[in-house]
Amino acid sequence: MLRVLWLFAALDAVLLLDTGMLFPRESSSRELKELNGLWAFRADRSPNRNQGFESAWYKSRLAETGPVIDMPVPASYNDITQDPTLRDFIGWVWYEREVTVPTRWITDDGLRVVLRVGSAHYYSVVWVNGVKVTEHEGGHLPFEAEIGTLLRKDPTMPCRITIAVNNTLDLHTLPPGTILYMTDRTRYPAGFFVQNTNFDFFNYAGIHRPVLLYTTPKAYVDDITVVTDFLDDTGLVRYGVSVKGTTSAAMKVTLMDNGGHCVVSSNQASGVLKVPNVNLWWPYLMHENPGYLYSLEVRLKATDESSTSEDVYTLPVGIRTVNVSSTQFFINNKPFYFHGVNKHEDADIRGKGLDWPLIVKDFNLMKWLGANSFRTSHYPYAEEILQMCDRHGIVVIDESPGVGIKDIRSFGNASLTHHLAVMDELVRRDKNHPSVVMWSVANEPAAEMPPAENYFKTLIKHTKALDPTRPVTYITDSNFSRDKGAPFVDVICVNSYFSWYHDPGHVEVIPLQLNTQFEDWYGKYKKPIIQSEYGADVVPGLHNDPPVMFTEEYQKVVLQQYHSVFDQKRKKYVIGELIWNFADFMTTQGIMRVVGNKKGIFTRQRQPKAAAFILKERYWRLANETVHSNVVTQGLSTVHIRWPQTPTWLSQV
Ligand code: BDP
Repeated sequence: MLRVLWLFAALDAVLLLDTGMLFPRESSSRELKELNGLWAFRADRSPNRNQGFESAWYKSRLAETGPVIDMPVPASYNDITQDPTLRDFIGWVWYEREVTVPTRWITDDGLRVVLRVGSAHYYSVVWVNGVKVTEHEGGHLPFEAEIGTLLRKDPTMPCRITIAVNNTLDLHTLPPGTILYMTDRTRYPAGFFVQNTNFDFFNYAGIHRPVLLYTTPKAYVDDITVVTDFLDDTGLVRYGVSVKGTTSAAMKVTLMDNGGHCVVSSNQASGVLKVPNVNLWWPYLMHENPGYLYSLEVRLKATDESSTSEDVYTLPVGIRTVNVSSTQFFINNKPFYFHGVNKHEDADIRGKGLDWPLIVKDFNLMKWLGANSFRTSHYPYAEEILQMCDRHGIVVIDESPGVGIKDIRSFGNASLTHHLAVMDELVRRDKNHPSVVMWSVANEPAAEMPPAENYFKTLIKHTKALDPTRPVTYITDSNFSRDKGAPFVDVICVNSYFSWYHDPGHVEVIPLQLNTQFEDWYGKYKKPIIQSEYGADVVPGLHNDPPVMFTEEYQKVVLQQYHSVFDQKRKKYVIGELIWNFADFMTTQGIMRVVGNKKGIFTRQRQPKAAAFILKERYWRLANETVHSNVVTQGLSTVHIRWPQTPTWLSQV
């Protein structure tokens, strides 16, 4: 009973968000039209970057306003041409695409037609046939607008979609940045300015995720929230459906297993579904059948005087729990140790644009490596990636774009208000993913500054109120004794680069310094710790023995030194290790970077460096140990007893 009451409380909190942002899915009531491909594109190169607005480029075809080029969507625009001024462009760029909308969508005024942008970096304004339909701040989360009503006003018009996107970052954006105007005319030409940032990845821009149109009936399922638990072998799915466009509707909610068989159903808009003989959602390498997903089908029937309509939406649901003690992280009440990676959305040519071959390759590499988890450093990743995580059992620490908050002016009210709004959007989008087990609200902020205390107290409290079912953290690199936010987090996540940024070349100091780091943080806060970043740059193919910095041998030895300490501490309170980084990635140019950050254990083209094999051996060993320790020390249920020896599904590939 207590469990059920808790589920109710948790769900009500999540429902504080009143509009939904369900991932667009086809169903018997919803059609979908992808607008990926070539768009017309024009950068506004006027001195104040404002000509597009002054001359209202959205009012006519973009090609009529001046020269346009082909631009693929989704993709960053930066690396598509040979033009360095477009690669480094700061300001508004304009995209346009004319679409033929099925006549049916227009004539049937019982339909909503929604235009959705998966993400565009950083600020976007959207027009349809010259009429502004929405604008959105933030480069990594979706936004949408209903455009059916507009299209119906003049059914003879084509549907011309114009999207202006601005990548400028200022003190109150997330991530923050500053624009610096260089006024010394003896050194810089007139109008010269640069974008400064405090983060270590290229500020790729453009329309990064799919753009599409989809339909729903006028009365539609606006949002679904699920919170799950289990008692013995009964799963509990507390759900809530929010409906828009009608006040009287009948609902049928059906939970189906992965074979499509109905397990339990209800005709209430909210409630608790009991799932007998539950198949829990397990992480990769923790169970022979990881990533088990049920489907929650919601059927909404609305009737008005003249007609009846039905909306159908099906949400994948994984049943699992997450808990934290002062020394451990639990998934389904079993200790979970993060052995994984930090990633970036980054690749040759497409920059941060969603790319299916890359996504699938990365999942294959993570599974080859024996990684059970990753952190979405340093911003929310595409929903398509989280769906893969759900299906493959890859555990995710879901991070906001709060990276590089170093300037004291970025801790003020305007910044905090925006950061809270971003957390609202992030939790609304990702709350139902079983793979997401923790929220990270920021990376390496200047947590020693006095305003950080109030900032993080408010931010973390807010995030917990949005979602009491998941722990909240931020990633720190600051000194434990000066960190103002650590008292509020559930898990301490620490980045450190011993023998790299400190004591370069001295790998022998790693064990002592890392031991001190762990003891200090644990001693002060008594919370479990994840080593959320560690690593070393390697120019692939460079060799030297004895190892020197930037060689493959050096990266290997840095990792081995760290691992020796992880092995002592993971028996105590260290609950995870995430290598920096999964793959090499692009950064801004600077004397610290040789064509980008080279701390990948894979190259940017996803070929392994020597250290990848060290990590692979370790991760598979850890996976084997985890299962054995579950069997032996936890006295686990039937699932594990089936494997007195290393289960075959866990043996090394
Ligand atoms: C860490 C940052 C990460 C950088 C990394 C590095 O969190 O974004 O890329 O350092 O310098 O402090 O390689």
